Amino acid sequence: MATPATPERQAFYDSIEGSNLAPLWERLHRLITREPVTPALPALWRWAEVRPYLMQAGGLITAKEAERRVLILENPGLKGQTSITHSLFAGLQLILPGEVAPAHRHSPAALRFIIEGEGAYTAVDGERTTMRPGDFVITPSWTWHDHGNDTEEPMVWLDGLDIPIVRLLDAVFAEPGEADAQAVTRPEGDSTARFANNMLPVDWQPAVKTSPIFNYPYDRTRESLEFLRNSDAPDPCHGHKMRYVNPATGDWAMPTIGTCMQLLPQGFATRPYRSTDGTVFVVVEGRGESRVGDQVFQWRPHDIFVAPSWAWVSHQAEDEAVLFSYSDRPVQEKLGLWREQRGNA
Ligand code: 1HN
Repeated sequence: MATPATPERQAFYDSIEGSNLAPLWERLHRLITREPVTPALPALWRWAEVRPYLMQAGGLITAKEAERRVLILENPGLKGQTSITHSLFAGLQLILPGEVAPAHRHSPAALRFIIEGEGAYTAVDGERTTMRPGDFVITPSWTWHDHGNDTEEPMVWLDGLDIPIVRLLDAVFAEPGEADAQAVTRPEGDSTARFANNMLPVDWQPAVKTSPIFNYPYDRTRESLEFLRNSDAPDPCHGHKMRYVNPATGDWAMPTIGTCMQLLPQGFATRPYRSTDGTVFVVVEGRGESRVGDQVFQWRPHDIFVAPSWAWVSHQAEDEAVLFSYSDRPVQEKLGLWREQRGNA
């Protein structure tokens, strides 16, 4: 309960402010709430509405001049904060034919989730990977990365970064590259051969906390979901849901961002579910609707929506639907903070 600020008390608060002091009892109830309270709001970005703006940006600035031509998906409850939840960044990046996004590196880590176009590359620490729709690609913390589009079509992907987490900790570092494109030192497929075929080089030890696989291609993800759909009953809250894994540790693929892909069978309606990790969803396939808190979002492929921490979420798939999602769950788990709750109706 709020403590009444009598004139005497207020005079006292005013007098101590200059000494950089403040009364906790005036703020305690706003800091320590019975359950998570967030200014972040449920929100939906429709691809049909966003894509034309992205193409318009393509006519206004080059990828090189922008360094990264990205439209930020900013949570309407967090205006000006460059974030989609309190802990995560989301943006849509466009690279037009012939363009490069020059090499740089930074301590925030990034994921790319490919939305449109096929065949552009991203290079990470000397290895390129070709990107296709539905692929989940990782740029680990402090690795050199540049992107290029040698195809005839625009390429668009979702950038998910842990910037707000790294900023909270005041641990942001960045460095520009010497050349636009970094030297290619390993052939394409190198990391897949070494790490993505259920084997690891015998004496290899992980030096970092991020998965050594940097492209998790959609065709393999889709194949697993297809198999599960045919053999298992769907989970009442998740349908058929898989998490991306670091094969060297069994942990999440990234230390700060948890990533999942789920399939909802045609006509399937999930039971309400909530968890403390505010989550960004990308519609990969299908149409349907999701209730997030008090909002209902109707979605189709390439739409993106966000569920704030502890908001109830339920989905209904009209067609068979596939949703990619990411959140800060690995961080909360490490700190012993993560909670979930399954609803009934
Ligand atoms: C960044 O470096 C990339 O490398 C994308 O493609 C999005 C958003 C904020 C800060 C840096 C990229 C970014 C970013």
